[in-house]
Amino acid sequence: MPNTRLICLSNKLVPTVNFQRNFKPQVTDIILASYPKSGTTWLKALTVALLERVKNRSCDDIQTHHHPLESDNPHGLVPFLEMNLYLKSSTPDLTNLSSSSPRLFSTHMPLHTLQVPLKDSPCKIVYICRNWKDVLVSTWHFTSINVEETEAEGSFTLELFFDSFCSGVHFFGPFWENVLSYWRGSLEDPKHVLFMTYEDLKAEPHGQIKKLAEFLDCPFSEEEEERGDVDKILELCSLRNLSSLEINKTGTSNDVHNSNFFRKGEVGDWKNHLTPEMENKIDNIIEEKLKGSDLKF
Ligand code: PAP
Repeated sequence: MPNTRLICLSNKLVPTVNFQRNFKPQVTDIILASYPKSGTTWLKALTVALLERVKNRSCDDIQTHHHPLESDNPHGLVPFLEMNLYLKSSTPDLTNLSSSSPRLFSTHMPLHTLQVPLKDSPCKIVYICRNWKDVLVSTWHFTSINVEETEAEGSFTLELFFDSFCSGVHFFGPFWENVLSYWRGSLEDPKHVLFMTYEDLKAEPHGQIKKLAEFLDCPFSEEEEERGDVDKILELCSLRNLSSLEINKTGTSNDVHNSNFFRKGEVGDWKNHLTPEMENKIDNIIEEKLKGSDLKF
């Protein structure tokens, strides 16, 4: 386990440094940020759909014309800075991304790792946060599926994940550090950092997607709202719809079967897996770590 962890960690360190040294932001860049298993795929799909409608200026296109979400998984459309672009090269060719302005990137890195290259840049960052207990359970399921049929099968127990999460041992650092970095960033600079939650998106999708569109400077017009375009985008990006698309049944992204990015998508699935003792321990850790931040789960 320590060796595996070191290898994975170094796989993130080098690209992160590459990014910090070489990334040249453009004013219209958008970065979608998250801790893994917090709703990244959903946020990517929603953002792609919001921007695509502006390009085509008609949401009818969603239904009658070919849509990028039909031919690629959201992870294929919005590359990770540290897991795709700067992993392959210290100076990746980003010209292809420029053809569709704004450029869309994603990251699991905490906000402070972005701040050097983004200093004085007006680019926008959207962060999606999710209840830590659901993140833990989702991560465990995802990892278990992806190690199936390998020699590591069976070694990723929920208890092991629980202990690692509680100790802050994770490839992208402790959950609370990641979340707090963006939470504080959103309070300090709300024009450039938007903090969203998976739970709010589930509870009031209309309000949240309109807020996202406004933040990205592509608000829904009255005409679009009357035409039901908000609903069309929500339906297009729903777990049910995305997971039923051929590309997400058969393709792969980042060496992962696309189908593995879609599971239950429920709020509170942790209740089916964590014991009351685990729940209590996690709640205490989170309360302690978030103390004084005004951020509540
Ligand atoms: P990633 O870090 O590997 O990109 P991410 O997309 O952040 O994963 O999170 C995956 C979770 O989002 C899964 O949750 P679950 O394990 O609790 O089910 C997945 O089901 C859920 N998810 C994926 N797409 C959607 C969607 N369109 N709407 C709602 N939830 C989704």
